Amino acid sequence: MKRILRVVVVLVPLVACHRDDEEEARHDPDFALCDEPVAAEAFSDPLFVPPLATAMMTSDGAVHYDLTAQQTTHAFKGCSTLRADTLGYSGSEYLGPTIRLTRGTLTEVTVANRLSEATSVHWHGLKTSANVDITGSHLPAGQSATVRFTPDQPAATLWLHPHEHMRTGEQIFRGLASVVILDDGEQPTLPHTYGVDDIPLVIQDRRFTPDGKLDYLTYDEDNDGMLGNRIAVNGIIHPQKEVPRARQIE
Ligand SMILES: [Cu+2]
Repeated sequence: MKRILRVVVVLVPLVACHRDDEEEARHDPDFALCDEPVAAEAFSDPLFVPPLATAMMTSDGAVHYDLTAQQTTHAFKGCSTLRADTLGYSGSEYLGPTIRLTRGTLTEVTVANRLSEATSVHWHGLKTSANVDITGSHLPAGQSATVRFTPDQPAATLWLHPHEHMRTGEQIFRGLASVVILDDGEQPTLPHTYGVDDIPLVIQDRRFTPDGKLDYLTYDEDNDGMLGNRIAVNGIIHPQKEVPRARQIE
């Protein structure tokens, strides 16, 4: 089962309100530069399409992926005029490469933690054993963990993200998440050329300071759950992409 546009993360839309007090305004989603009205013509920055993760073959026939969490910076563009401090996987400035799994194929993944704090990787939606489900549970900074598994479920669009106690929200907010595509060998009937007519869209609300830095609110700062003041798609605020015209014939 395939979809042309894979929508992986959909979070809450914008809320509009105005307050004068500066401290109140910091918590106001409708604040400053990053909340000026968006015109249709503003959507002109090229959509970023996460690359496919590089697969290697181990000596005993497993498909191997490396997944390295690191600190980096990223330009969300749009109202965000600076490079924000972000997190990413495997060289990505924000988010990570798309990992493509195949049902029935022995898979090996090494997670390396190059952050300054512990992290872990949860395979959201993948049916696995407990040690794989949260790979490298509480993996300290500078260490790595390797797991093996053989996916056995129908084709699906999934994602992976940290699941570190009390740090999950902020690590994801700052960029740690990757699309995971599971193929099951059935010939798709929809366009399926990755990055051309089969494009993952990671849609996230993100909160920015007036000068474009990421502004994460902890549970104590906003225990109703925080709202972003911009929507980013694959880490770009005003994305645009042309796709080939096609007709689906059953
Ligand atoms: Cu999850």
